[in-house]
Amino acid sequence: HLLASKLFFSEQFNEYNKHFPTDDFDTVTRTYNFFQKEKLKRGNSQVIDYGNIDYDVIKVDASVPNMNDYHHIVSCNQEISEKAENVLQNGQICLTLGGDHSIAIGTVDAHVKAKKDICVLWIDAHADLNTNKTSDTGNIHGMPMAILASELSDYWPYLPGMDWQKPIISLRNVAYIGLRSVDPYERMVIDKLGITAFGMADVEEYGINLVVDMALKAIDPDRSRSIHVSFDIDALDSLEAPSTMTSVRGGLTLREGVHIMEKIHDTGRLGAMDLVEVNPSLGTEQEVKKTVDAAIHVILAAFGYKRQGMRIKNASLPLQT
Ligand code: HAR
Ligand code: MN
Ligand code: MN
Ligand code: MN
Repeated sequence: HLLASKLFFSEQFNEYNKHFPTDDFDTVTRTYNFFQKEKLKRGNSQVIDYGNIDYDVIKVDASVPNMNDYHHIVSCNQEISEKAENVLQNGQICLTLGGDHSIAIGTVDAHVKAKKDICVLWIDAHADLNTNKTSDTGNIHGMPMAILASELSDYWPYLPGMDWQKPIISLRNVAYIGLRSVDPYERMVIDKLGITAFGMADVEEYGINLVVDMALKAIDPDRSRSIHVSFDIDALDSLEAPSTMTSVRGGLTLREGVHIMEKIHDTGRLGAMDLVEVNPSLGTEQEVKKTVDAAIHVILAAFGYKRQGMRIKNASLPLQT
């Protein structure tokens, strides 16, 4: 069932937080190009690169307190939402490469608009559940889940320029894996609403295989929903993925990350995936390579690449000539 899968690439936010300065991003783009051509093709995936997200910064007078780079993020996400919805409406799997995790505002919005009944697997060291009132940093990458959550809509002020976006998903349909840096108010929300959340202690206690099963059972009990995976590279341990801004030790191994995505692929219901917070401007060249390489392995697993070797359809061993 890989035949119809197509990917959607976006890079964004060069300007506002230097996550992807243009020069450095070339390295990443070239690497991603390599993986799609050499690896995914062998898996019969058809890959379409929809290019970068291009956006004009909206002109609204109002700014919102404690939301850094608000206008950029609002404008970029509106563009992402429209583009990603198109990709999904065409029956393609939408892969979005970031950049800042706030791009998930647009991609989840698009996924709900296109498929309605979706669930979200948020793989991250962080819960990204702050509002502008609870955030210590004002960084919107710590807020996307709270912006998307229907249960938290009363806790936001009016967000100018965001009228296209509604608090669009219930936190009952969201599960976390990899948490190990959760702020007090985020912990409170998780506990009060009973959000399915597997931290690193749970990964140790149950093992990654069971954790994925339990997460999917909670958010997709009938095995019917389109699955959205929002994969923050900082879910992986700092040793596995050093080139990211808020890396936290004690995280997932790359093998655990790959295992999660192999299982998600095997459901046949991956609808959209974000791979975010890869930041080639941080760390040595070797660290950047290591981080990008980790991201590639995670993505390949999501799109059906098998560590035990790819199966060739209807193949027999070529005869001697
Ligand atoms: N919780 C902190 C904040 O709100 C840290 C957010 C971490 N950054 C991310 N998100 N990469 O996953 O600022
Ligand atoms: Mn970020
Ligand atoms: Mn994170
Ligand atoms: Mn995140």
